Amino acid sequence: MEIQLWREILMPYELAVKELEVKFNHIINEYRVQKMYSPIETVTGRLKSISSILEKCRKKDIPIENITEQIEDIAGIRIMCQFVEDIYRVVDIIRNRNDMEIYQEKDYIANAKPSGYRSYHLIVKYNIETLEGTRKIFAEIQIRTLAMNFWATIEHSLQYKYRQNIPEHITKRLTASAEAILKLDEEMSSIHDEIMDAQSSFIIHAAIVSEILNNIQNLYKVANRREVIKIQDEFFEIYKLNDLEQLKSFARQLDIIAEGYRAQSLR
Ligand code: 0O2
Repeated sequence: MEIQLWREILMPYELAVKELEVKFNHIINEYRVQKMYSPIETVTGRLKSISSILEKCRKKDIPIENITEQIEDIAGIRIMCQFVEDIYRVVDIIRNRNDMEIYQEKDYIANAKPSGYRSYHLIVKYNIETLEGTRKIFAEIQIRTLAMNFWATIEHSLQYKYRQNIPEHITKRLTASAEAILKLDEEMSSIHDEIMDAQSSFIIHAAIVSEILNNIQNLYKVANRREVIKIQDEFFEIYKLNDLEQLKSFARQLDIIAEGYRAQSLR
């Protein structure tokens, strides 16, 4: 095929890669602006090279004239996440979008490949506007953690170097490192859960303290001053203990007292 013809074939895919990169980076920015954690860490895109397309045609016996129907990863997007849970959040984000339609899904995280490869693959149908009108093309989106990406990048370059004939001793070490990557991701997820727990108990703690202080402030307006000072001292003692359960129980008792004085609704 003439180079000019290849250019024409690849142009919409090149545009799709650019557009999808912009769109996924925009998601990161939306989270950033809302001061929220983004499940997407980074996004990269690539257009499959002509030699890789030809190689795939040869391997899979695909006639050149069928490449746009049968090769689904001419446009490729890779999304990197910090944690495994984020991958599934990203899949949901994509599922809920109107500008791309999921055509195929492969969960190589739940079912890792025999090589140890882990990643979530989506083939989406994506509309591209061209001079000839709208064209629906395929794009592949690979979603993986930073750790999975590290392993896949090294393994891919070894595959390339050894042309599918990776020596047995290296394959064994790659399998072992895939297991280490799996453990690393699990460990990171458990640290993540702990951080989330710590964050939510900090928020609960802050809300209870503010509720207690509000009640004490209101009691000053309606109750016996000496009694309120006693309650306040008691609160300081409990606060020093840094025990959420004791704080909760104190807040409940104070609620009852404040209710007795109808002090809760005071501003
Ligand atoms: P490249 O150079 O990354 O584009 P198919 O897509 O039909 O060829 P398959 O196995 O049906 O092959 O699809 P699958 O499993 O979704 O794999 C598609 C892509 O996933 C591959 O593209 C790789 O990028 C990646 N991949 C799949 N398995 C492995 C693996 O064991 N190791 C690594 N490092 N990457 C993998 P290409 O076209 O093979 O290569």
